[in-house]
Amino acid sequence: MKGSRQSAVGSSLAHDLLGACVFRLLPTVDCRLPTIMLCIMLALSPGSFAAEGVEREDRWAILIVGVTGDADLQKRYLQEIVDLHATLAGPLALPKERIVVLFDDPSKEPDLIQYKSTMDNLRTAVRNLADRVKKDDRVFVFIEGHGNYDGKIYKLNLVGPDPTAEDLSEIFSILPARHFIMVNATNCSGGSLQALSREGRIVITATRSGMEKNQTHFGRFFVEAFQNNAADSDKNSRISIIEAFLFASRKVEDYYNNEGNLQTEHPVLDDNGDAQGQSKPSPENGDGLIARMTFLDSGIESGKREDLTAEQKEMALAAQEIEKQIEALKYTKGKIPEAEYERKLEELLLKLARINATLSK
Ligand SMILES: [Ca+2]
Ligand SMILES: [Ca+2]
Repeated sequence: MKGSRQSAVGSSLAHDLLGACVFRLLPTVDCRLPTIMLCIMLALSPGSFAAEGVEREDRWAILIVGVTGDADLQKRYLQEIVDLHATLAGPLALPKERIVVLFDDPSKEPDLIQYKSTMDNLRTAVRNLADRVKKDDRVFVFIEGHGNYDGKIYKLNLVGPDPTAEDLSEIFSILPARHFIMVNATNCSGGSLQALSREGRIVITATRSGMEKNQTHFGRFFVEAFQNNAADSDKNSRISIIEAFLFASRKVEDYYNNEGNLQTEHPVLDDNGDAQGQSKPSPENGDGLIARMTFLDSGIESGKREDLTAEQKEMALAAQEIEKQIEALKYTKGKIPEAEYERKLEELLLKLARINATLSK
């Protein structure tokens, strides 16, 4: 991770505790502005570690693979879930006891799979989390396998009765978490968007509608996005949800091109709660803002949290908030007058630099 940071700036200033936010800003900051340059220098000063941050909220993951259908597909989906689990529990530092896995044949990987993927078990699994998940927590739901759509209703193929998208929405509604990232990677998954979309929630589907019925490939590319920081386009050593989505979408396109086949799945993302998914989320269509600011990682490198005092933790959190405001401001670039954009960016960078300067004392 450090290697990519260092190459991003190509400078010995890349200190262990360097604020990752600065790397996120570098490509878009107008370096002609002296004050902004000053801010960057301050924020780059050794000892700054705002973006390493600390976790105010807990993270949870629910990984669901429905009926796999045949032995080859079962093997493929199993590998996908094993890889995703390894990434979550490994580099993304999500405690194993907060990862729930449902699969059609738990005997294939008994150490990893807690439940056979039936609707009853899904209800039970979610109910078991309900008392532990808190309001400020982040819940990641990943659904793989097969879906179907009859023109009106999406259903996920589980062992036994198949839940509709409304059933899924209802099942997850008992979790009080405000931050949800739901990835439905099945065929026809676009048909589930209407029911799953909600304000503040990121919903990604492998297909843009319920009518794309062919087997999908989006899921494995989404998992790949987090492996070895593959999707880290801004080189800040973290994968935002938008980076993972765009990476996987590109991979899907390449896959069909290489196969010489017509692309039969068009992934979309909705994070403004209007149930309209976008293949290219942007300020113009209103999607992508939350996905830019959301990560599956904790925002802290392992071993750093213990080094922070309570006051430093609060300051680090404040710095993370400012980083979010900077991301939100960058999202509005081109929509507000340039002078206003630069003034606001300067203000935020100064605030961030002040916090970093205090933290590094
Ligand atoms: Ca990144
Ligand atoms: Ca939308």
